[in-house]
Amino acid sequence: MNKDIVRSKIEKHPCYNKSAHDKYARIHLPVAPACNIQCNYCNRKYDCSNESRPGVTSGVLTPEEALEKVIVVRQAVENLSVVGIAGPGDALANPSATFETLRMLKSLDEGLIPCISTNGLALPDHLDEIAEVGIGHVTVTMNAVDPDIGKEIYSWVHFQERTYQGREAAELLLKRQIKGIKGLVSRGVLVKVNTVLIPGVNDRHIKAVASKIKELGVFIHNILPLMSKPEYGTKFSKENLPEPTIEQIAKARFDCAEIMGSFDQVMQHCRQCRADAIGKLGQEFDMDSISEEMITNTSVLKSHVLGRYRSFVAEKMEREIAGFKNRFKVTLVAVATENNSMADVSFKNARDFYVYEVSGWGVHLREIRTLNYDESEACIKLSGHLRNVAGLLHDCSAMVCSVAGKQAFKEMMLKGIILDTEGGYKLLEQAAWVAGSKRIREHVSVKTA
Ligand code: CLF
Ligand code: SF4
Repeated sequence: MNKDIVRSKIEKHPCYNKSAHDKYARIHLPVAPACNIQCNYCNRKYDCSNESRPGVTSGVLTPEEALEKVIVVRQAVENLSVVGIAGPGDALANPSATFETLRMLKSLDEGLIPCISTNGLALPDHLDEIAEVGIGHVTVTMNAVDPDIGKEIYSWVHFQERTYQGREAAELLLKRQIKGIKGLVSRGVLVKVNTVLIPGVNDRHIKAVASKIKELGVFIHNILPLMSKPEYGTKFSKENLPEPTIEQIAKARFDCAEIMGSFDQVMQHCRQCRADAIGKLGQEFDMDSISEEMITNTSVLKSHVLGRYRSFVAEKMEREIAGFKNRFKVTLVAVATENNSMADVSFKNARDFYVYEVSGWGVHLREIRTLNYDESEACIKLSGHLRNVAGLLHDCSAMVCSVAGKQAFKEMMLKGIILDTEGGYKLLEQAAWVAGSKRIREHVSVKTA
C-alpha cells in the first residue's frame, strides 16, 4: 500500500499509531455478545480476552443504543476518531449487529473510523461487507501458526453447524484466519494481529507467528500477556498456567520488531481495553460527566441520523427491487420487533410481528400480529413458544429476528418457516426484503399470499 495512504489511515488511530494514542480517543460499542470459538484463556461470562483484560463484563447494547451512545459521547470527548467493535464476544460472530451499527454510524459521520476485532473464523465470509461498510482496520487474534500448538489454546471451534475439537479445530481456525487476512490485505484494509503470549504453550512460537503475518502483509503485531489469575476461572487459570514476566514480553516484542521490520510495527501501548471502553488509551472517560443538555441534544440528533439512515436504506432497496427478476411471485415474511422500527428482538422474546408481502414489486405491510402471553405464562417454555409462533405465522415463509437457537431454526423449518437472522437489526422493511427476496430467489415452494 502506498505510504501516504497508510499515513492517512493511521494518523488518527490511537492503536495503529503510537503518536496518536494521547491525541485521539476511541469508543468501543459492546454490540457483539456471541462467540464461535472457545479460547482456553477466556471465561465467556466476561468480555473477549483477545483485547480485554479477563474478568471484565460489559453490558450489551443494540445497534440503536450504540448509535445513541456515540452521539452523546461525541459531545463530551474531544477528538473521538475511532469506533471499535471488540466484543464482548466476537464482532463477526454477530455480523448483523456489528455491520448495522457501523452503517448507522456512517449516517452520523463519515469521518469516524470504524474498527473491528475478531478471532478470524468468520472473516472469509464477510470480506466484501467489510469493504462495503468502509471498515479500514481489522484486528485478528492469531496465537499460533502450527495446529499442534493451536490445539493447546482452543477447546473448540463452531463452524457451519459442526463443533470441531483438537488439532482439527486449530487447523480449521488457522486456515480461515490466513484466508481472511489475505482477503483483507488485498482489499486495502490495515490488519493488526493480536497474539496472546502463553508461557509454556506458544512462547517459543511467537517468532513463527510474526514471520507468517509479515509474509501475509499484516501492518502491526500486538503481543498481549496471558492473564491467568485464579479468579478469572479460565481453563488456563484453573491449570495454574503462569502469566509471562515483563522480560518475556519485552523479549517477544523485540524479536517480533526485528521480523516485522521496525518497532513501529509492534504495538507497545496496548491497554487491553474493555468491550465498552471510551476515551484516550489509559484515560477512561467517565459517563457520569454527561450533562442533561447533552442527553437532550442526543435525541434530536438521533432522530435526524435515523432519518438519513432510512433514506439511505430505502434508496438501496429501490435499486435492488428495480433489478429483481421474479416480479410476480409473492411471499409473506414476518419480522419480529420490540422497538417497532428494527428486527431487534431474539426468537425467544419475540411477541410482535410485522407481516409483509414481499414480491418483485417491493415490500408492503399487510398487518401486525401479536402473541399475547398473560402473566402466568411469562416464563413460557421454548416448546410452547415455538408452537405459538408457528401457529400465528402459519402462512409466512420466513420469520426474521435478531438471534435464534439451533432448536428454533430446526423446529420452525419443520413447520415450513425459515428463521432468518441475516436481517437482524435491519429496518423492518429491509429485513423483510432480505428474507423474502432470498426465499423467492431460492425457487423453493414458498407459501404465497
Ligand atoms: Fe478498539 Fe482494538 Fe480497534 Fe483499538 S482497542 S478494536 S484496534 S479501536 Fe487498542 Fe485497546 Fe489494545 Fe485493542 S489499546 S485492546 S489494541
Ligand atoms: Fe473469548 Fe474472544 Fe476467544 Fe471468543 S474469541 S473465546 S470471546 S477470547
